[in-house]
Amino acid sequence: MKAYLPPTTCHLPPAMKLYKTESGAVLEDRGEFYQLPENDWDVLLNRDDHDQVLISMTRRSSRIRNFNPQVDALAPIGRQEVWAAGVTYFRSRTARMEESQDAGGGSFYDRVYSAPRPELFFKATPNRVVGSGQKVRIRRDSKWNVPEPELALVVNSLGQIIGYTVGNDMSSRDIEGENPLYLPQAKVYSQSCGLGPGVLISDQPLDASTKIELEIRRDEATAFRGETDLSNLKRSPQELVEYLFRDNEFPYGCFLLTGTGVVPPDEFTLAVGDEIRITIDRIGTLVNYVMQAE
Ligand code: DO4
Ligand code: MG
Repeated sequence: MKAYLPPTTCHLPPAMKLYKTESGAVLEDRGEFYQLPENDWDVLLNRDDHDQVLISMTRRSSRIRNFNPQVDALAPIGRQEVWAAGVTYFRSRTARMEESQDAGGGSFYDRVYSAPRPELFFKATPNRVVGSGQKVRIRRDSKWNVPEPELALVVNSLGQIIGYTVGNDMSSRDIEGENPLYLPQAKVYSQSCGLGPGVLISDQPLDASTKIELEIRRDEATAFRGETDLSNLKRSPQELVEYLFRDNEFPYGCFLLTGTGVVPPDEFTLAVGDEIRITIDRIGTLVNYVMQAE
């Protein structure tokens, strides 16, 4: 299959961000927001000339006042699939080994952490994704649930990283711990993935010191707080994308979550009404609320 559009590398100033809204795409450039004339999100994510086009588009665009990404932005996804990498941080390896001990799954996680081939799994179709300010779900048939705060790579149809967003890989720990073969059920269900609020457009690697923070708020207090940074990510984003694109085509590009380095203690589980706040330096804060399983 042919690539949807033939993108090449982009060279943008560091702070350009793209938001998807009800009325089209919005560009943030140095703290100002512009309504872009190009409304097709799949085309925008796959353009081959972000550096020229986004900048020239701002000249033809109307500036918007009072744009609030937390209120006005939709999940930054069109027709892309969402994939995820697992056990890319030591903390995730250890937590998974412990939760699956009784099922005899412990050594798989240890092995995949140091194997050349990473763990990559399918996470979500666009309809399973929610944006910032929206609700994520905990499964009715699960009693142990956590959010996973993850750097999400935005990858074009040629396998080039064109930007970054914040990802929430909602996970049912009791289901995946019961048997590693239940992983798809622990990971893929309605409203199981948060993305947003916007896409930081950059083809440059993020600094190793880039912090990923998770705060879970309950009854107006912090119920859990944790953080990591990209220096703890065992594999490079390029390596993960290279494996994902082996004999695999993504005509509209894709999102790839890069794994979690923050896992709450075993006695913690999400509750209905919790507010999940995931912040990544330079990219933004993804806020999700936990909804009642129906
Ligand atoms: O292997 C199970 C899932 C791992 C994962 O989602 C992560 O490490 O972030
Ligand atoms: Mg994960």
